[in-house]
Amino acid sequence: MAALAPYAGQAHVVGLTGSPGVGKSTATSALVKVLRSEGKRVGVLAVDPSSPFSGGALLGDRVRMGDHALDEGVYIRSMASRGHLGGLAWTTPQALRVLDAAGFDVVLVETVGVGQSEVEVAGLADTTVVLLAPGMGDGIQAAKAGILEIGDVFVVNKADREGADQTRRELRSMIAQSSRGAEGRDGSWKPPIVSTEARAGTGFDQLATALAEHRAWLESSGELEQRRTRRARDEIEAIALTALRTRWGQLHGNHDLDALAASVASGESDPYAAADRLLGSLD
Ligand SMILES: Nc1nc2c(ncn2[C@@H]2O[C@H](COP(=O)(O)OP(=O)(O)OP(=O)(O)O)[C@@H](O)[C@H]2O)c(=O)[nH]1
Ligand SMILES: [Mg+2]
Repeated sequence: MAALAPYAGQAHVVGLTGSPGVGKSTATSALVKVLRSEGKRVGVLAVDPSSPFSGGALLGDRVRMGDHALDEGVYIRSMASRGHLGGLAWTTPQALRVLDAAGFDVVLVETVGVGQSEVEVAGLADTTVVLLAPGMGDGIQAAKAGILEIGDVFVVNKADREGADQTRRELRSMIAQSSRGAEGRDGSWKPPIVSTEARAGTGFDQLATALAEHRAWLESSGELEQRRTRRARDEIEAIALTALRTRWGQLHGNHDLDALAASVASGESDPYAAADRLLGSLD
């Protein structure tokens, strides 16, 4: 990581998230095609937050992205994050850093939007793309999961399906009603909505343009630096916390923690004092 540090910081990291089956992998593949036609080298990370190993769904992704298998300008890697210490926050930034330092112009990170993972992926990316599709009840989900807050660019995929216009309208009015409705004034970013048909590859020129515009805005507004600093802070914290956990696990085999837990449960001690003692035992 120390050797890579001087080479990192050039790539445009784009996160793609959305409900299972919304078309993230198909869209990623179509986007890769457009970016390649612009001569950009593209890295793809498909992160599965729900699986402790790289299994079936990710193999399916390889097949869907098979078009690019022989292209030397494209690198595709699937990884699982559950079961790794620190989860997504621990494993993904390191993989991103390697791809960035290797000179990929754009790195696409696909994560299925379940639970907290879409918020996490937004923390890792320069630009977050939220995908929705008609007939998936995504409108209500979007409002619930707070994905309106994290999207820099919204994609309504499966534009060939009935209800795509409706989904687009709902999304537009939700954005207008949300705290983001006022954005676009005073030089702030107003998230665009792009319609795509990933299987046919339609709409991806527009998506690539929206991504490039967002990247330009990030640079001119100073937001890129802010996001990257925030990301580095999260990364340091994840590494340090993981190291702490490892240390008290290694040093004490968790006996201290067990004993402290028993003393708190029985009322002999309180959790604050116990936590102090646990931290103190590391010095
Ligand atoms: N009709 C239609 N189907 C599409 C479109 N894009 C993707 N699909 C289909 O939707 C299904 C799911 O696509 P994926 O790309 O695997 O979706 P995903 O979001 O990556 O799925 P997970 O990774 O499992 O969450 C596949 O059968 C695709 O062929 C589209 O624009 N129109
Ligand atoms: Mg997928």
